[in-house]
Amino acid sequence: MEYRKEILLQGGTGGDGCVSFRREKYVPFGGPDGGDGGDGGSVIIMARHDVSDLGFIRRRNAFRAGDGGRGRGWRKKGKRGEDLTIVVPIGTMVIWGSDPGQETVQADLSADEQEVVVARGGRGGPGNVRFATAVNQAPEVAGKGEAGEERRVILEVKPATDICIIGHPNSGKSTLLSRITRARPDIAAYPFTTREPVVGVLAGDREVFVVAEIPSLVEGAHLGKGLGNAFLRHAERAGVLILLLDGSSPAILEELSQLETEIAEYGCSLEHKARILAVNKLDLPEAQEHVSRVRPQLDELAVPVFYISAASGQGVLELVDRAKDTVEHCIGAEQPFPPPQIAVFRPRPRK
Ligand SMILES: Nc1nc2c(ncn2[C@@H]2O[C@H](COP(=O)(O)OP(=O)(O)OP(=O)(O)O)[C@@H](O)[C@H]2O)c(=O)[nH]1
Ligand SMILES: [Mg+2]
Repeated sequence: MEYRKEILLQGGTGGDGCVSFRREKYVPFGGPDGGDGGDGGSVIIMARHDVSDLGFIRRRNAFRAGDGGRGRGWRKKGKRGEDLTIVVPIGTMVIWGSDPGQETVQADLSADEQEVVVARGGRGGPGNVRFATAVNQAPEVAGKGEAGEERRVILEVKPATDICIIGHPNSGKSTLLSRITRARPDIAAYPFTTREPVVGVLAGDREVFVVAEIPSLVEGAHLGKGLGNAFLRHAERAGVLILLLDGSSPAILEELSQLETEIAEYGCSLEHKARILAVNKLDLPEAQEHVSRVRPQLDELAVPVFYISAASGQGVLELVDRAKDTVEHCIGAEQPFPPPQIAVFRPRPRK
């Protein structure tokens, strides 16, 4: 998946103005009638909900909108150049300038069909009609079309996610996502079934929430283990992280601390985000047994903990309600949550 790309954009050149004189029977001294050139088209970047990464523009680094047509006689204006629209995912930032340190975010496309004009087309040149004066009634000149704007921009996608489900392989992330949304990710009893982020939508009372399941994190993901940690990009804008733990694993606490380490190692202040713990597979007797052992420690943590079965649905509604509430609370809040106090289980980094 491609999330950052630098491209060169150019608006179309305006069409040249036309030099022409009206020549008609019975109309002596018809005068100039050369029309203006058409304006060049502009390059527009538009966010679309049905685009998930920059793969669309993978093979090209430069884009140019259409040129304006020349003006013609009879005062006809040249055709306007065609605009070029580049579609990108919702959550794409459009950044001007490629010199490190000099970059400025020009637009943050956060809604469906939101767009920004990045390189305007040049204006068409005036036709000779416009040069006529009392002194020079038959001008032989017309203006040239202007060149379009040229701009180097960086597109960077920070996916718009409200709720991000994070967990170890086989913890049941896909099962949970398919229970709470209409997304249908593959579910299987082997690790790394999900290799790309999967997104679903959850209806709330007033708004919808975007839920993303990202591929499993394992210990050392930030060092490239497993599928790596790049998918945590989907968590950067999330209002809440659901850390999904496999209740049937004998090492629930260790897995939690590994997830926390990976989140902290990713950077981007992810460790300050609100999170909810969900211990899954409570329909299995062995999970109930493991959980009864670690429950006192889990309940001590300063984060909400839910005990669920994504397969049977037990406890899932409560979890989802809590997640929605958390997201709603952090919208608009500047510093939504204090860093949670769950450093207890964080192991020392390995060499
Ligand atoms: N008994 C039980 N099994 C579950 C539950 N949730 C998931 N599973 C099973 O656990 C296995 C893994 O489930 P997935 O939903 O694919 O897990 P995942 O976390 O998406 O796994 P990856 O995509 O491979 O990382 C599947 O065989 C599921 O049927 C649950 O609540 N109870
Ligand atoms: Mg999965």
